[in-house]
Amino acid sequence: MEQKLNEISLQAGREIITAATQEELRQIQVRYLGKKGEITTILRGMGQLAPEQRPLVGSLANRVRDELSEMIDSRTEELKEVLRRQRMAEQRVDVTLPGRPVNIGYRHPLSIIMEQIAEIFLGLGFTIAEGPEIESDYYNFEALNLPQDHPAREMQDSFYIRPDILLRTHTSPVQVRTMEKTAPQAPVRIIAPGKVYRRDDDATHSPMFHQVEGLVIDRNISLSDLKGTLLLFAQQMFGAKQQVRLRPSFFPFTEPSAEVDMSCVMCGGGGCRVCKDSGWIEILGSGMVHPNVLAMSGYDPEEFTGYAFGMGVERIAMLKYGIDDLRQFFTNDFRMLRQFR
Ligand code: 2NL
Repeated sequence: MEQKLNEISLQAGREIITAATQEELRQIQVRYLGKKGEITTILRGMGQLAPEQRPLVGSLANRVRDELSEMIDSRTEELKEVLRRQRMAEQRVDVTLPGRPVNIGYRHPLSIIMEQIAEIFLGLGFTIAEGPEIESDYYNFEALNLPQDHPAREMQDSFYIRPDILLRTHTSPVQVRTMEKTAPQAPVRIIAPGKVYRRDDDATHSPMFHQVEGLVIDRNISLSDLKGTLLLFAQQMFGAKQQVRLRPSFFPFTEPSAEVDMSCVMCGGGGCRVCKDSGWIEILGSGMVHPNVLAMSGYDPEEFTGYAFGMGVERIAMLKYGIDDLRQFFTNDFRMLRQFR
């Protein structure tokens, strides 16, 4: 019996040391130390032994049981440690690796130019006014002295939603709304930047484009205020050497009206292909606010005067960046857009 116990001890010991998983250890435990395990069976069968053998076999069996139990425990700990190290190795992160590059977007050239225009006028004491892109016939046309038979009011020239509601064709309605809210107080000194819509689509016209309009109303506002302000604008936007000139024109909402030209950005005034040898380039339209427009929005035209102007942001951006096709702005081609960061 003693011999048998020693053999079990040796055999079980070898198995424990070579066990590769916790599951194997559990099976060894069951096989030797479980309820029907070999050691347990021997201890149970003690009754069959001669009385003088019992203490010896009993203490040996107990010792082997304790030894094996301890070996199983320590091997279990060892395996746990191996497993832990394995997981650590698998999940290791190399914090010295370079990060994955994140694609950062950039602003559209029109947004950049629009902000530059706004900055210049903010610096001159203007504030920014905004309003809806879907407008009523009244704010878009009627209040601006656009007669019933004006071509812009035709269905084929503007985008109508209902007979009396349309996509604004200019940002002037924002200024009318501001006048209505402010009158009869003064001054009004605002710019209105935003999207406008017209039924045009070719190399020089897009059905949606951007405008910045300006409006100043107060007592004693004159054409020289308009010219001085726009001269400062041209010089800050295109360089200190810029000159401006006013050329007579017509708009229903201003009287008198003028196109504003500045020195050609290409040749500086000497004459070239871009300015058709005139030395001047048109940058915006302007005029003194028509008395009818002042009156409809609540100002007494005998007491108040004002000037207004409107510019196409695409046109300013094309001149500033030397872009020759308006459609470049709307194709969303990164090779073009990324050049203006
Ligand atoms: C252009 C010309 C212009 C205005 C816009 C305006 C607004 C009010 C009253 C009077 Cl509320 N005028 N705006 C005046 C003259 C010209 O725009 O060629 N824009 C691209």
